[in-house]
Amino acid sequence: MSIPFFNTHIKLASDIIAANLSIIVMMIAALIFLTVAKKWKSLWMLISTTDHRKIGIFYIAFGFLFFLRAGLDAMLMRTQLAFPDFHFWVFHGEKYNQVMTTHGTLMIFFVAMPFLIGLMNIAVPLQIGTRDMAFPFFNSLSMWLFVIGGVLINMSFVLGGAPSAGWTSYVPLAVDKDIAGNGTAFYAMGLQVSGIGTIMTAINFIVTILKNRAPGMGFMKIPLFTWSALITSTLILLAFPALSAALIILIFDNQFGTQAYDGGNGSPVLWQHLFWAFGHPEVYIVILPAFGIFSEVIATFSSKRIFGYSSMVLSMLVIGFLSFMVWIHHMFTVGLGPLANVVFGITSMLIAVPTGIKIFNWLFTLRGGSIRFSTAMLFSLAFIPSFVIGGVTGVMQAVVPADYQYHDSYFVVAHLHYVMIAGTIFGAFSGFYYWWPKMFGYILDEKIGKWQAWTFIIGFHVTFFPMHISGLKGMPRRTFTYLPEDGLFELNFISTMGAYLMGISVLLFAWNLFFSYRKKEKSGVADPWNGRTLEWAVSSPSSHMRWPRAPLIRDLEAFWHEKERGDGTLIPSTKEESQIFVEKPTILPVLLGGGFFTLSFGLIFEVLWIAVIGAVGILLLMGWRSISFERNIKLYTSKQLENAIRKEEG
Ligand code: HEM
Ligand SMILES: [Cu+2]
Repeated sequence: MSIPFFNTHIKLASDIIAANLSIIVMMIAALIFLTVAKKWKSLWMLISTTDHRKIGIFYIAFGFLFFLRAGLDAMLMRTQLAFPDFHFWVFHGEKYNQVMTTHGTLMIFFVAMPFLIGLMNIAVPLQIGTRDMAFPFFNSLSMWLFVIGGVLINMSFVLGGAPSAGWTSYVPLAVDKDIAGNGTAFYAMGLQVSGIGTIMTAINFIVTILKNRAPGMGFMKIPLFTWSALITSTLILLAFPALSAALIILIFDNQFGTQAYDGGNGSPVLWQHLFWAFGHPEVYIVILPAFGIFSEVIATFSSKRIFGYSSMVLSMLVIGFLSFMVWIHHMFTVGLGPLANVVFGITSMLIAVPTGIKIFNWLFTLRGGSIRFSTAMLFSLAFIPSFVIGGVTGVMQAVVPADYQYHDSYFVVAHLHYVMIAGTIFGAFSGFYYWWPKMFGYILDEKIGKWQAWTFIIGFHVTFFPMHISGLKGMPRRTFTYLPEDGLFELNFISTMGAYLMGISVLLFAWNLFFSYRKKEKSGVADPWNGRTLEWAVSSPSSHMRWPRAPLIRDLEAFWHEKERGDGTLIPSTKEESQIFVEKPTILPVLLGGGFFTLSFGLIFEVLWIAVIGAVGILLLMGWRSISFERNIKLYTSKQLENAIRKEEG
């Protein structure tokens, strides 16, 4: 059966019905929970928040939802690939391509990014001793634009066609309407809307870190995680506009039939250049904050200062700089000529140098430390050897003639997951366990945590190590099956078993969330790990009202040194009264998100009036913000804030 829906038809196949049913069940469950637990009012308060901690939690919560969806996609793919010549449910052929594309797109843009930006939101303002981000309103808007983008991409599956041209959306395949339907439009609008939010977030972090550090915190006293946030934000600011531009052209080609990427009048290679000029920096955007987390966690749980702080900062800067000079390593087989290939091969290999420096610094930090094997530390320790494997395969692929063999094979799938999972996702989990008390005021259960960590780490290697070999044996990437005589069965079967183990690990994490919430282990949560940086000097969960007078920073790892000197109390940097701006809660960002949703919906389904309503709505809301923003700001003096804090604590 198929139902007409604007410019398309929704085929009610069994998978679509199953997806719709599960969406309806989840919606009803949420409605019942909100009503029974009388949470409607707190939900309202929550979505209008401008507090960086709550916004960070939102990023992570939505990121986790998308992680479940993208993880389910992965399980479906791995099941389809478990046996030769297998036909699992509907997930072969075009459906496999859809699930594969949604998986990659969601994991990069709507899982890795929000996990890290969420943690940045929670930890950065605390680490630099400021009350909030420089622009709390934009912070909330950025987050809602990310949510809307993610919802758009997720919706595509049930509304008549998910994108199916891979996360790289290569043209002309992507704009072939017979294959892609509305899929590419969903992809382009989803990424465009969330990308606008990401660019605003980057500006927000850059301004916050450059302008709002507590007095005394010179550049060389900035904690490494904050450094990584600053560098990542700079990369976002320079790289995302390339994606935005590329997507605008893609939308024109796809919706209005311009032919910029067309093989006749335009050039498909143009898309590849624009995409990878963004795409390679993007992989460093999602790895640098993870590097920052590993540095914090390894120093804390080795009870030692990080080894080689300045070389850590310098190597991040060099990695950030080089990340813009390597994009053609994704295009070696396009035929750009030996000169381009050699130059970009060499720049790619160069990145191994600063990365190697960081690896050795982490190892030297561990050396002679008194190491505590917490869950956060387990993820950080597992990262080191796993990421090195991903780095080695990366250098192998930078060898141009060799890459002609690896290209578009499962070797690449192995490589990309070794850097993305062992880097970014291990980092995110490490950060969750580490900063959970700052987010919620209780710690996550360590026993379940360790089970989760071990199942995830082992499952990860069991899944992805065999892919190196299947790739070398010739299994192509983005393929939904293979033949019995290809000799790929055993390797694929092992990969699938590993993937199920990772699935179990994610369920263990969900169980841990629930279990720890019930138990609420609160003892000593202000500074549970004997922390070194400022976030551990404030209460847990961190309150929006803190530091009525900015603390004076005397050292790198300021809190640690104050604990050495005395009881860890930070001295205020001034006795003078100062004026403090606080942005009041506002629902405007959510409404603006709704405007962007309407505009995108109209463009995707080619219904002009819906798009116009969305666009006009956005303009009106922006106008309203411009004339009303002063009303949304509250001014405090330091004295008033001190009293307010006393009342909150009292
Ligand atoms: C949870 C365990 C995961 C499993 C079992 C898994 C499995 C897979 C599989 C089977 C493919 C398809 C390969 C193909 O057909 O070419 C794939 C592609 C991909 N995965 Fe994962 N994955 C996982 C997690 C992740 C994570 C955490 C990320 C990123 C943060 C990620 C990023 C990607 C990307 C970018 C692609 C390429 C999609 C494309 O070719 O367009 N995956 N993954
Ligand atoms: Cu690259």
